[in-house]
Amino acid sequence: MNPAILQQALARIETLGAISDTPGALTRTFLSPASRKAAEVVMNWMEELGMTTAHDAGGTVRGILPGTDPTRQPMLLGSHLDTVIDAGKYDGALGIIAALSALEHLREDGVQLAYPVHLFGFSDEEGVRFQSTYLGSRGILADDAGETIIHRDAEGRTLDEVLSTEGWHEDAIEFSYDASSSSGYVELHIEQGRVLEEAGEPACVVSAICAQARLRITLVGMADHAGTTPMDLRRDALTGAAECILAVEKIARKSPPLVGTVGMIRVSPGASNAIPQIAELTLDVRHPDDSALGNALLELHREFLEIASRRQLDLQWLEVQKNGAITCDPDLTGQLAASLTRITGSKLSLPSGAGHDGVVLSKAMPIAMLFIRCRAGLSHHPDEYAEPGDIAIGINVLADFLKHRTLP
Ligand code: HGY
Ligand code: MN
Ligand code: MN
Repeated sequence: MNPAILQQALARIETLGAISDTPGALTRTFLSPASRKAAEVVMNWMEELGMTTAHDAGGTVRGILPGTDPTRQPMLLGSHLDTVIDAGKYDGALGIIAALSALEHLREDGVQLAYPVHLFGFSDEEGVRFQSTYLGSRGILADDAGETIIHRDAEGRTLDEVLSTEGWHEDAIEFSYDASSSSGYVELHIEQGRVLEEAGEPACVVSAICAQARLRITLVGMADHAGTTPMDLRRDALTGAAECILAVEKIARKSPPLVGTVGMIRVSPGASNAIPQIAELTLDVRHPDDSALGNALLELHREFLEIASRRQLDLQWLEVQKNGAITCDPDLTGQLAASLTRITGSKLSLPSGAGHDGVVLSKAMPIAMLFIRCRAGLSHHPDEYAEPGDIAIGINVLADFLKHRTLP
C-alpha cells in the first residue's frame, strides 16, 4: 500500500479527533455542532474519493462508490461518527477512515469493484445523549423494530423534539435498507480489549457481539437536615444507591464474563447539608449469552428491591434498551478471515464485549467485523491508541476482502 495512504489516514484521525463539542476533550454527541462538523468533513473525504454523498436528518452520512455492474447489491462499510464523553479518537472514526483508505488503496491499484460500496458514518452509536445506543444505524433500516426511545436528554427533551429542532433537515434524505438492499456490512474497529495485545496479534475477526442492557435506576428517599436528623431516622437515597452500586460489582464479579457498570449518578437536592432525596443511576449490564444476561438482571432487580425496602426507599427500575447477543455471519466472516490470513497469517477470532452498529444491521443483512489491536486495550479514554502499523494492516485486510469478495 502506498505509504501516503496510511499517512493520510493518520492525519484524518487527528483531524476528526480535534472536532469536539468540549474544548480540551473529545466529545461528539447526537446532533451536536461538532457532530455536524465531523459529518461534513467526512462527506468531503467521501467526495474526494468520487463518492456521491447524502445524509439523513439524524446526521448519519453515506458515500456511494458505484461498481462496474449496477445490478450487483452494494456492500456496506462504515462505523460511527459520535463519541463518548472525553473519548479516544479511534473508537468509530477509525472504521470510517480505514474504509476510505481501503477504497483509495484499491483505486491506486487500479482495482474496480463490480459491486457498489455504500460507506456510512453513523450519527449516534454510543447513545450518550439518550442513553439508547445505535440511533444512527437504526435510522437506516426500513423497518426498525427497535423499542421507541422513551428517554429524555439532560435538558429533558425527547428524541422527536430534538430531531425537529436540531435535525439536519436541509437536503436530508431517508435511508431505507432491508434484507434485499445489501450483500452485507463490514466494520473495522479497535478491539477495545487486551486479547490482541496479549496474543501479539495485530488484528482478528469477530465471532459475536455480546448482549447488552441499559437501565435507568431511581431511588427516592427523603431530604432532611444533615445536622439534626439522627442516622436511624434517615431515608438517604445516596447511601442506598451506594449499596446498589456495590451489589452490581459483587454480582458481576462472581459470574464472569458478566460485566456491570454504573457510569452515571445524579443526586438531588445536591446540597452538602441536605440528606439526598433522589439518586438516579445508569446501569449497563452485558453478557455473551442472552439468558445469562436475563438472569443477572433478575438477580440485580431482586437485590435492589431488598436494599430499597430495608432502607425505606422507593425504587424505579426502568429498562431503557436491551439488545440481544448476535453472531457475525459465518460466510462473510469467513471471507474476511481469509483476507486476515492472507495479510497476517492469523486466523484469530474473538467475541466483542463492546456493542457495535452491526448489532442493528444484522437484522437486515449479514455482518462481519475486523478488530485491530489497541494499546493496553484502553478505550472510552483520551489515551486510546492504535499503532500506525496495525492500522495499515487493517486497511490492507479490508482492501483485500473487498477485492476478493464473492457472493455466497
Ligand atoms: O458501549 C459500547 O459497547 C459501545 O462503545 N457503544
Ligand atoms: Mn465504537
Ligand atoms: Mn464506544
